[in-house]
Amino acid sequence: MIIDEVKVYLKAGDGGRGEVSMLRFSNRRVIGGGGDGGKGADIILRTSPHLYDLNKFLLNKKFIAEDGERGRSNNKKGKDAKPLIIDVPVGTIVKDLEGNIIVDLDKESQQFIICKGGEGGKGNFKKEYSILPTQGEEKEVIFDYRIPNDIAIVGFANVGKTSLFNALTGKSFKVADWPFTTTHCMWAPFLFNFFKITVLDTPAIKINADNKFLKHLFRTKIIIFISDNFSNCSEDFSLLKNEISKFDKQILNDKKIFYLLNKIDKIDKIQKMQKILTVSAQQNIRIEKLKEKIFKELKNEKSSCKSWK
Ligand SMILES: Nc1nc2c(ncn2[C@@H]2O[C@H](COP(=O)(O)OP(=O)(O)O)[C@@H](O)[C@H]2O)c(=O)[nH]1
Ligand SMILES: [Mg+2]
Repeated sequence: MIIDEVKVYLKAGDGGRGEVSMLRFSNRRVIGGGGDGGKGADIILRTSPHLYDLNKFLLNKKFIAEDGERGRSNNKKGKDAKPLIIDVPVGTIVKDLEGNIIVDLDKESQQFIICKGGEGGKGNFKKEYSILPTQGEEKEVIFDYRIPNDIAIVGFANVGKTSLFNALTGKSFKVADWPFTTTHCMWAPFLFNFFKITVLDTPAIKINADNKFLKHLFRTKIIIFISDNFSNCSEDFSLLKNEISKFDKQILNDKKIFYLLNKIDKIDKIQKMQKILTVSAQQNIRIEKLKEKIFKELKNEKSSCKSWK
């Protein structure tokens, strides 16, 4: 099960206090000698290619960074605190509690200062007064993970989404003859011509329901609409599109869509239909052809996208 949303509490370090002390000289001169306080630690979010969901935040939702060190006498500055780095999976959107996007961390090794540490206070060196430090920022934010993937398989219940996912990736996730066996998104890669292609299996789309998992289509390059409705698969496809548009009008804008009719092993003869690919996920019929088509499409896209190697 992929954990794709968590709320976390973040508190950057406060600045260290500036010291108040006196420096005495042999000629009886006395001046202020307190050193400045150190800077409080920032909290930095960093994307890691080794994380694939937000699971690690289930146990630890509270992050408090270190305060800066206090200044010392003889004008010694307190140490700055080291930043607290929190690794998140590539594809994490950070939002405030009202749902406004603060940052979209969609690139590898991307870093973002989410909470700034406080400035150290000023000691009274050569002065008669010191200045108080400032406090580190404090926030509650939502990490909203949207899985980056090449293909997403989308359809109504029992049409063979998971079977297709298994056929493409060589996995053996649960397939069953009753609706809503898949309750969460799952993803896995497969290799084709030495290219790694990632596939997302999704729960069934329900008409007029919340279909929250559709948020994972945001980062998908190809959406496969799958149906097992031999008499009118086009109707299924337009209903699916309609549900997705209801969830978000823009998701489909920049996506390549493949239309797939599954379970063709169940019938003797099939009419050739324009723009509709026919397969049997269970019997592995035309799966290699489908992989080839996917590969070609992604390769085309690759020429305009350097990150896809
Ligand atoms: N005959 C046939 N049955 C299939 C095919 N693909 C899936 N099924 C069956 O359809 C049912 C639902 O499959 P599943 O992959 O769980 O569908 P999902 O709910 O869309 O993920 C299972 O009983 C599968 O064995 C196929 O290509 N041919
Ligand atoms: Mg399924």
